[in-house]
Amino acid sequence: MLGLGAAGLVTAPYIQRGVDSALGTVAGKDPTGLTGLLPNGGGFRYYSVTSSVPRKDAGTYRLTVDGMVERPATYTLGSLRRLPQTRLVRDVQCVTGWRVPGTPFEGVRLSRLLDAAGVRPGAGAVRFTCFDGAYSESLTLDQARRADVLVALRMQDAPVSHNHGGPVRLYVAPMYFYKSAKWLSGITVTSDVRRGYWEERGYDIDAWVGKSNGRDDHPTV
Ligand SMILES: Nc1nc2c(c(=O)[nH]1)N[C@H]1C(S)=C(S)[C@@H](COP(=O)(O)O)O[C@H]1N2
Ligand SMILES: [Mo]
Repeated sequence: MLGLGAAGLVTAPYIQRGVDSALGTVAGKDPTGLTGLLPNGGGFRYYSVTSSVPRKDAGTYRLTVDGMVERPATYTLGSLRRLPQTRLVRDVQCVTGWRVPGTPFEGVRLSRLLDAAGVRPGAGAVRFTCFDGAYSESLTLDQARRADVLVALRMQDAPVSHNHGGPVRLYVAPMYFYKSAKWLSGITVTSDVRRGYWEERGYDIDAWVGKSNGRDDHPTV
């Protein structure tokens, strides 16, 4: 749908086994040929706008918090794990129509990291960057401070896997899944919202499920 940036979406051939024919897919691709299905992914599809993404682990992963803050910080996976964790169970909804009900995510509230950094007056938004080197997202500061926005270390009650954006991805529960940036590496406090990768290509900046991207209800697909 929307016909957005088709050339930019790349499949990962090695995860294209385990085709779910119930979803009408052929050879692990959706009808537009853009995505791969994750085996045992419980309905999740693999999305990446780059053909390969470096792997990071507890030794190499870093998350920086900078921009309009009093105390810029760099977190390791260990330091994130030592902070209080919040677990949420919500439906995941991709704007292209697929949906995975009741998926647990667990991690550190983004608001906690923002409070620790000390957001400076005049700031109005938060920008997210990824170690795939290409994807980005943004939220307004009010959205970013919601209790249902996590810097997620766990998904489906296991560490976030590489293909799902591990070791750390963003999880924005009330919005379409494109807001949940995978392979999260940077959180930058800014004055204004900047368009993310898909928003440059037509998606709504405010991505409330059911109330954006031309929808006034939950899609049932
Ligand atoms: N870095 C990065 N994050 C991303 C994307 C991406 O291509 N790159 N795709 C987004 C979209 S459109 C969706 S639906 C979900 C897919 O997450 P999954 O691969 O874990 O199913 O990740 C979101 N976050
Ligand atoms: Mo998506």
